[in-house]
Amino acid sequence: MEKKKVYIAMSADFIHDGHMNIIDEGAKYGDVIIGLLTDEAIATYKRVPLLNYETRKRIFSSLKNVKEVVKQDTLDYTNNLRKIKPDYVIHGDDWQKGLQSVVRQNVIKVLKEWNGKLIEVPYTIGNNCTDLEEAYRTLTNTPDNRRSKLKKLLKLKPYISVMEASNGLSGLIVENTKVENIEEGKIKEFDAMWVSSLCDSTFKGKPDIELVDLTSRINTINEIMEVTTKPIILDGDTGGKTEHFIYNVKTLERLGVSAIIIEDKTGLKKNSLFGTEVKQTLEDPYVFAEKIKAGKDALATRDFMIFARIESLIAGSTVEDALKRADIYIDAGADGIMIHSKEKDGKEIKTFLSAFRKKYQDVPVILVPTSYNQYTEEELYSWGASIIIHANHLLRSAYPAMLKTAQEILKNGRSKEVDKYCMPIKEILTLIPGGK
Ligand code: SPV
Ligand code: MG
Repeated sequence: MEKKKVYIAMSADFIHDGHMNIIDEGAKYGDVIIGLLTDEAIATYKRVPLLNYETRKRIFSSLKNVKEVVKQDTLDYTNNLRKIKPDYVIHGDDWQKGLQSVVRQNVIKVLKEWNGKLIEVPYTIGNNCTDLEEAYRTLTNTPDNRRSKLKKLLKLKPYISVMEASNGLSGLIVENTKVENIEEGKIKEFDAMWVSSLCDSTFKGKPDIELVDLTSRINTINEIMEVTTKPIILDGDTGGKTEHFIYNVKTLERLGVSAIIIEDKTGLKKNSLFGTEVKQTLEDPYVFAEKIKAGKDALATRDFMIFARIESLIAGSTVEDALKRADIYIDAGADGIMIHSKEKDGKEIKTFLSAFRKKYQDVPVILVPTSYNQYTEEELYSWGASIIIHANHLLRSAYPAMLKTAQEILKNGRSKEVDKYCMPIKEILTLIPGGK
């Protein structure tokens, strides 16, 4: 008699006895086929897996209770189930609530087509798994791992969503904020952090004119790095003198920063969102290209990226000029470009991208849609964007809240009236674990 087929889907970036229990349980019912999630599928809901698909496949293929390992390239099982038509699907009983419940419903529905059965086994690993995940994050949070994450994400995801982080606390918000979309069966979170010159300077009460020096910027980066694991992109302003830039990129690379973006302006740098209200002097593109090239030559790894930020549209020049500059910077070895604009309709950006993508399909393009924020990330991706940076929104939302609280306390001569705007003391005391 032919043995029954048992399907078990797993991501298993690290393997613990919970996985083994499920596999051993499955083997009691028949031949175990592991639907191993691809790196891309894992990146859509978790993080970049440390062990790539091939490595994980080798590990699982060598287990005595595993008959076969097949690729599962979405969280949803449907395609694989229809192909394999297993008699049983085995899963821990921890997926009845929340995001995974949709995946579960689909499994039950599809299995009915051939009278397959879902078997749910008690989820044995309990809190331990959260501890393991925590331990895993801590142990793997080395500069090498962290630095390489951005490049890996660029390969695994259609586009990268980046949020401003300007200190440890906002870093934690970017690290931990998740939104579940139950209908689509997706968890959304930010992929990476942007250390903005505008926000880093403003938090220090200083203007955004390259006044806050690199030592201070590195302090901010270290503060964020100590409590987070996501990749960091640094706003490097103009990159300064080439002779300094070659040392600075090495420092950042050694720390575990993933990328720096430098802009092609010269003279006293002013924030781009002033546009032509202030003097914005574009650098000679060939001089700027030399800086990019010197920076790339100085690096020790292939993971650290240098992006060239094109300021043509900020300084009142044309899309043609921006495209010409893009060619020169890519020739010089830039890992990608950022095209900036303060126009509200986003038209120049769309025009730039449509011409750029005809020539370069794989070169990453970064957008900072502060002015044209009516477009969603999906829309900007459809124009050709690869990395989308929300550059200043945590600072901009925090400041009005703080100001209002300060004014109310002054007005009332006490703080009772602001209690309703404030987080309860009990919550703030325990917001950061380990303080009790
Ligand atoms: C920053 O965040 O500092 C930037 C982006 O450089 S922008 O403010 O739009 O120039
Ligand atoms: Mg800046």
